Amino acid sequence: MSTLKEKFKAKADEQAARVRKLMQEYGHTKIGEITLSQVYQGMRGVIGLVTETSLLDPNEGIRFRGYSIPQLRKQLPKAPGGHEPLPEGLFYLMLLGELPTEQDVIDMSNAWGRRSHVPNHVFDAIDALPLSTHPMTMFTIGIMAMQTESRFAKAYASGKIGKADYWDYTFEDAMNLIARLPRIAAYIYRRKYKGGDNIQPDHSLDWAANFAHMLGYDDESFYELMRLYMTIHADHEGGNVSAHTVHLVGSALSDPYLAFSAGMNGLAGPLHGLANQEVIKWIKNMQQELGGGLPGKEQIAAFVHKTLSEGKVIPGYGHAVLRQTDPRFLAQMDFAKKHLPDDELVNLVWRIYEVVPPILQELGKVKNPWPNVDAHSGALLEHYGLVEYEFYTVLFGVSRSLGVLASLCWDRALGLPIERPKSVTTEWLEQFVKGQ
Ligand code: NMX
Ligand code: MLT
Repeated sequence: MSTLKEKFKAKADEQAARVRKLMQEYGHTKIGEITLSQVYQGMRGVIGLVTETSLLDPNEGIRFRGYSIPQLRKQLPKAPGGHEPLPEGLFYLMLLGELPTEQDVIDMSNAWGRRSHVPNHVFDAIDALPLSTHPMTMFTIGIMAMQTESRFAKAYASGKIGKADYWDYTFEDAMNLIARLPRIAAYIYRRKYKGGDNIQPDHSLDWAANFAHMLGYDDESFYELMRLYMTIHADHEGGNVSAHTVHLVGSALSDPYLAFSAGMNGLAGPLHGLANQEVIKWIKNMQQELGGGLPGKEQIAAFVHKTLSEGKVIPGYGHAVLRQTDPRFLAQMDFAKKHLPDDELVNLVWRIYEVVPPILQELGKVKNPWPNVDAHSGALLEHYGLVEYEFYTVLFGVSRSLGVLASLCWDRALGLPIERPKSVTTEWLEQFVKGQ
């Protein structure tokens, strides 16, 4: 029976041959056009990347290797007695392009358990930071400190490996990083918010449940939330800031630790992953201003208008590519209806969902007035007592490792080159349009 790595290599060889054939036969075929506006507007809609792990449809949302979130919630293996998918299975699917068996998922869990040791100097590096440091800064510094462990960097520096070997060392680093991130993240949480009272891992638990355990939340329903959370945040095709950054930095053959940490710095921006903390902060401000509890729709609308009039965005709403309610929002709503339908904050999130889209639509400029993944996640975490909202983006980051590191394995297996698109000046564009 072949190992995960051998299976990946076999799939990668097949795919590399497929790509070579496609390039040979259709290398000159045009697949799109670019307008001048797109160059200034974040390259929206420009196809410029290949990411094998997932694909986004503006209306249907994300599909991981062709499977939608509702399909994965049904079809991926679950923990005994559980109903949410195990993220180990999603990683297997993204890496290999096929659904795992129950045994594949157990094997993945065990492999990550074996690889999960974090060296002490990583904790020392985090401990050197003042407690006031944002958890995302602690997280990226922890990842950077762990770069000493990169197999890729060591092998490259030895001069003994060539291009055909890069995928192997990238795979090793990716597996080790994924295995270790929950420990680093939990360490940060316990240090910053629980007086440094750390909780040792329990490797009899699956990856997400063990993460919940190390954070200090040992409750089957929170384990289920973490399994769902780690699954739905894992990947969102290749152009989002975190995924694109990991791909870009990795293309310089910076090792997976360097590349992933760079991606996490992108996730830490308020228009990307940090929006999950911004949502809860914004809702708390609303409650404070409106006297607490569950405000009425008119009160919410007035607060939304006030936020907009201050020149701010409504966090958790809008998207660069999606044009409908994010299925990741809906998956969380479904979870909440099952596990915590009467929670006040969750009901406020649902009421905001009724109020915000028509207001954003009225502005006439917002391309997507619907909620994204970040509009819901904080309220679920709050329900279980994880109220320290500055930590929320770290949870997103641990999950995002699954998609971006599976993709990094593919990048090296397909031998993708250094990324280097062309840039021009405004003067160049002015000259270009004059010549039309
Ligand atoms: N509230 C207010 N205005 C908005 C919003 C919003 N939620 N979303 C877009 N707009 C504005 C946007 O600022 C821009 O205004 P202007 O022309 O004055 O600069 C205009 O609408 C057009 O923007 P779009 O083309 O609709 O959006 P874009 O693709 O540029 O940006 C986001 C996408 C996600 C950055 C934007 O919708 C936003 O800032 N949302 C709030 C932050 C957020 O929830 N981010 C999380 C995204 C998901 N994730 O986890 O990464
Ligand atoms: C993501 O999950 O990365 C966000 O929804 C942002 C994006 O896809 O652009």
